[in-house]
Amino acid sequence: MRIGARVSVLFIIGIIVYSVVNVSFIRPERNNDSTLQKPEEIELFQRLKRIEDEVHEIAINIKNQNVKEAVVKQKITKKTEVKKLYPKSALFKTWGAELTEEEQMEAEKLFQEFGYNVFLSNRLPLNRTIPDTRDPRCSLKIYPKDLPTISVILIYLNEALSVIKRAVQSIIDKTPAHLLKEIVLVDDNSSNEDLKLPLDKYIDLINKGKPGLIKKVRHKKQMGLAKARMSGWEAATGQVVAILDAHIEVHKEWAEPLLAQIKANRTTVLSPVFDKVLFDTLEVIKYNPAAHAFDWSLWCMYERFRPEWYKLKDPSEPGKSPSVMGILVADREFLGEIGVLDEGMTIYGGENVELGIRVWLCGGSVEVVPCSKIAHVERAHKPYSPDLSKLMIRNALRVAEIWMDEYKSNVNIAWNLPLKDHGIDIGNVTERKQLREKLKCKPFKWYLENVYPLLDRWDDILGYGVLKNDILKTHCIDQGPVPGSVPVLFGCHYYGPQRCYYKRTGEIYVGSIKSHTYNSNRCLTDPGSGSTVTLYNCKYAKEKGFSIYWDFTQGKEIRNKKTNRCIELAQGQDTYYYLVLQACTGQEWTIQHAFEELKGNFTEVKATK
Ligand SMILES: [Mn+2]
Repeated sequence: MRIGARVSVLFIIGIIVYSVVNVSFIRPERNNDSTLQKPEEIELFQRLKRIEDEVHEIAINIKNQNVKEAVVKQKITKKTEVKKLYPKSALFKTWGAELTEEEQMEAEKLFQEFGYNVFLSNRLPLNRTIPDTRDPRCSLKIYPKDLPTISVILIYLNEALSVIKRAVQSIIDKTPAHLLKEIVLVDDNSSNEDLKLPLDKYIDLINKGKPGLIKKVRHKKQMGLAKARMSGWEAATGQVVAILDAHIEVHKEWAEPLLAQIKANRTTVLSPVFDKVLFDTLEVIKYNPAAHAFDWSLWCMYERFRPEWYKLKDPSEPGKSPSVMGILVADREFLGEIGVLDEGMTIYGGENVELGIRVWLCGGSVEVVPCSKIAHVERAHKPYSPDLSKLMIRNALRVAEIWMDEYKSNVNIAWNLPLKDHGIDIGNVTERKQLREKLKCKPFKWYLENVYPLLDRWDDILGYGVLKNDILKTHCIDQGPVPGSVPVLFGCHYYGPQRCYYKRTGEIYVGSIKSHTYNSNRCLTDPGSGSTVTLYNCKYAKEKGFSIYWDFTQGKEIRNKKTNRCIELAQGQDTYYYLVLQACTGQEWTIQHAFEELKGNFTEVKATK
């Protein structure tokens, strides 16, 4: 403002003076003729020169000022249309449009490291409000006053500090102080520096106000989820333990319904209902209660409750569940009596299924409690290992060996592993088998019949894996283009679409077998005419009376029981081989893995389950 006023005054003066002396002012210089200059002209000239210099200086200042303003202006406009540095990153799909480039870089780096939005977490209040997602009936329930005390155990590996702090804060805020015995933090050897001194300082701060409230246990090397939970249980002193992940926030009144349930029956092992916290926006998404279960590869999944629960018509009531997903709440001593967790389970996967099976078979039960809710951050990627399935297989085989009796081969079938000599070390199982005997646990068959009847028992499977014809061993039967109604011959790759299953009943499933009775497999079918082999939903084909039953023994022909035709290979005019149905010429087939019975060895018939 000041500069602007000064310059306009000087500018006007300058222009007037300039126009008055124009001729004498320019020309002497040009002509370089000093004789033309009178003394008064020289004086005027010098004054003009001073004014001109001042105007020039002010003009430069103004120019700089304009440049500065322009830069600021540009920055502001740039912020609204900032360049997206990570257009493919899951983090920026719906979030972060207003971030500067530097902020994007920081957010993406943290996201890659942790699998959720740490940049945002670091900026949200630790005691942020989350929506009450419970059934309205929950807030009307009245719980007994004298409930058991609870120790909350938080397990983590390289978790973001702000996420752990928020978990701790929510537990302190939302658990009645007289019931909260302690919070045990179990660090499975994180490398993250934040979780060393900075976390300890935070713990000291809280413990100053509430002595002994927070305990920290740190593994000297990474020992896996099961061992971490075990360490937490060992450190806990409350009557009830809640073993949780550290990327959670508990909801209002989360503890009371769990403690009331355990007070009523100390042998129930419980799970709260998780809400999902989106990994990018950290918004809480309501999940409805469901049972926790698994398939035969022991991947966990949600499952419907038993029919009795739906008859109650009250979604606030606890429901029986085959398993837990990983978060569990139990009477501390009861959990000890039944062997806490199998420490022989490494790193990740299956340990929750093992617990579910053991609790049910050894005198307890598992329930999901809808009025207890926990918001749980769904990670975009897990920090444990790039290939979780390798770890899963090992742990699944271990669970099968200890608990599944005559059904243990179902885990081999699910992972397409040989029945014997799969070469995978499952560790020492002697102790756990002794525990099973000591506790006089029920047979696995009881579990299938009474706890999880929706799990298909796969009783009659005699062979599984890829199916090859002897005349072209590089090729396998394949379910063909999705949805797959015409199977084809295709170069063997051994993945799901080429997995076949031969049943004692004569059905041949093509494509990964389904673990649950409510799902249907696809059956090789002879349509009766033409030479094309077809695939039909087995349940539908059975209803319609299609020809889905085949005679087969290992290394022999595959002949339809009804039409008497065989599945064979025939060379087309292009010299390629095709899968056809035709009068049997004695072509021989081999399935990758066969039980003795399928090998024609009837002295060792697969036990009828
Ligand atoms: Mn988790």
